[in-house]
Order: sequence, then C-alpha cells, then structure tokens
Amino acid sequence: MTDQLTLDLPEPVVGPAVEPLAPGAMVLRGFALSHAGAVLADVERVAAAAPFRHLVTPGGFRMSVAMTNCGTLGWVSDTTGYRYSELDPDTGRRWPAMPASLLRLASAASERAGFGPLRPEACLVNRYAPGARLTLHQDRDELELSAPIVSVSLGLPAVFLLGGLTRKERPQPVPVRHGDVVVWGGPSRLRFHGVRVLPEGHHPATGRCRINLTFRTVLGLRARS
Ligand code: MD3
Ligand code: FE
Repeated sequence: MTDQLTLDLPEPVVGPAVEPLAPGAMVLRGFALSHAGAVLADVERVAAAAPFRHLVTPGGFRMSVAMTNCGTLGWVSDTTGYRYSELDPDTGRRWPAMPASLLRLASAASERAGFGPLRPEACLVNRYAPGARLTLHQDRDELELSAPIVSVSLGLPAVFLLGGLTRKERPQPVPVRHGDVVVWGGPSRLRFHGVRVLPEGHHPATGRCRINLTFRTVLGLRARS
C-alpha cells in the first residue's frame, strides 16, 4: 500500500540530479538540455569564424577529434607542443568572443556543482565523428588549477574514461549523453581522462557527430589583479 503510494508520487522538481563521480567530480544530468539549441547555434557561429581543424600532437599525430575555440584564449597543439594562444594559428586572428550565454551556462553549472561562479578565458570545442576518440591525458596547460573545468556534451552519446592521478589507475567508464554537464575540480582536477571511440550513430540535434565544450580558467587571478 505504502509502496503503491510512493510509486504514484511525482518526482520532486529540484533541478537536475548531481551524480557524484569522485571527490570534486560530478555529472549534472541534462543540465544543458533546455539550452542545447542555443548552444549549438553559438557553436555554428564560432566555427564560421574559426573553422574546426584537426590539430597535430607534439609527437606528430593528427588528432581524430576536430577542434576550435572561443574566448580570449584558445588551446592549440602542434609539433612544438601544447599551449594556450590569443590567436588562431589558422586565421592569424583572435578567437571569436565567448558568447555570454555560454559563459552563463558554464558558471551556473560550476555553482550547481558547489564551486563558485566561473570566469573561464577559454572554451575548447571538440567535434567527434564516429571513430574519433581522445586518449588518456591530463588537462594541465592551465596555470589556474583551483578553478574547475566544466564540460558540456551535445549530440551522439559517448563514454568518458575517468582515471586517477596516475596512469596506473584503471579508468572508470562514465556514459554521457546530449545535454549532460560534467564538472571536475578540487582533488579531481588533475585526473587522467579520455573519451572512448565514438560509435556510429545519428542524433537529431547534431547529425552524425558529438560536440563537447570544455570551459577552462587558464590564468585566473593572475590576469585580474
Ligand atoms: C578531467 N575533452 O578536451 S572532458 C579535452 O569529451 C577533453 O571532449 C572531453 O578531455 C571531451 O581535454 C571532455 C572529459 C573529462 C572527464 C573526466 C575528467 C575530463 C576530466 C576528470 C578529471 C579531469
Ligand atoms: Fe581533457
């Protein structure tokens, strides 16, 4: 009887659930869902000014993921190394400005996850076609490690691999879908992570691809005192 009543109760409306992954790391399921159309329109405008390209790693390998950036800094890679740059090496111009709506989304996610508001200088936009993947790595080209990184997943589903602070730890698979937001900071900020090979598929919002945006605070207070 009590069970029947409980089953009939509506879900409480308290916003998306916070799914803990590890200390400082969590998934906000569907957090970006109501903004997905606007975010994808912003991505199209960014890509019109700074086209997606396949960067080359310092080891000389072409990345399977296509990338572009918006914000005052963009993450780039070539045979000389990884770095943040004010200029797009492909166009010689500054990266397109970070749309205010993207900033608000990233900052709201950071606050929802229990971190303060966010002022990221860089938004790296990754585009995965089926077959693309990101091998296990750390995000450590940023000087400001006290701010979390916020990641927004759109389009085809994928599997994140969440590793430890060393390569030895076996990564845990974390499925992410259209509209999911992952926040990682604090003790998880320097965990190894990657993305499994994207399976074939079609998504109504993006077609045959997955888009991921990562918001990065690079200089933090160093640029603001
Ligand atoms: C970091 N991109 O661009 S973050 C990257 O789906 C990158 O394209 C991912 O990693 C992508 O550098 C989004 C995935 C992720 C997951 C868990 C982490 C990064 C993490 C845990 C700790 C630190
Ligand atoms: Fe990364």
